[in-house]
Amino acid sequence: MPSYKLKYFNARGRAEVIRMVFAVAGVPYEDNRMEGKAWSKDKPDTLCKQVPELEIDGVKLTEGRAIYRYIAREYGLFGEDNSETAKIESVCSVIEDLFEEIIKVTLERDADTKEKLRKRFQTEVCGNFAEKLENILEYYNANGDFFVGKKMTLADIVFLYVFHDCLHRACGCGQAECLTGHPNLKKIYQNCLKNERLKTWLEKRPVTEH
Ligand SMILES: N[C@@H](CCC(=O)N[C@@H](CS)C(=O)NCC(=O)O)C(=O)O
Repeated sequence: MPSYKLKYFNARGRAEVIRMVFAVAGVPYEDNRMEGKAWSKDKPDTLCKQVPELEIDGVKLTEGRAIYRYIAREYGLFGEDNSETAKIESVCSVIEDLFEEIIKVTLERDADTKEKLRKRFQTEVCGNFAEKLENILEYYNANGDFFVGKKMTLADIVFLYVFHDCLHRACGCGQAECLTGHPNLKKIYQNCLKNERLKTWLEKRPVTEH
């Protein structure tokens, strides 16, 4: 097995899906969580002057989404064939758009603007995205346990990350409360949490603010 070194901050942020994919795959890696000083020192050596960055046997791979796709593909979490992979990509892409909407709210510094963004998120954005995901699920895998196929894939992991760790912070609701009116999505959420390796990771991972 290659040696993997993940470089990021002591936060979930754009590295957490990578960590979750490693956890589900049962693959060991170095989880390097830099503090500010270490980052100033390391930054010039990174490819894009940004993290996450993953070293695979010493070779650098940059961009969080490229990294988690690569690891998912390596360890059988990216579909059984090209058609499944394309469907997984569709789900990931929708959720990645939602993640960017969340970031807009959480990173906003001006209190009034933040409140406006949060309201819009609560009344429009969240429901729109849940509906898109419901439609996709109904079309790809009605009554299925996961978004695509019969087992958990990257699509479910990305979904779990955003709905478990991120959404409530932008919406101001309770964790996974946005899924209340969406039983099919909630079922996927609960099925992901039944995965022993993922469950163990969620329990043991460092507690961080973001
Ligand atoms: N498109 C990149 C964005 C990476 C990014 O924005 N990284 C931030 C942390 S979330 C960063 O490295 N910030 C430190 C800096 O720019 O000095 C990805 O998704 O990996």
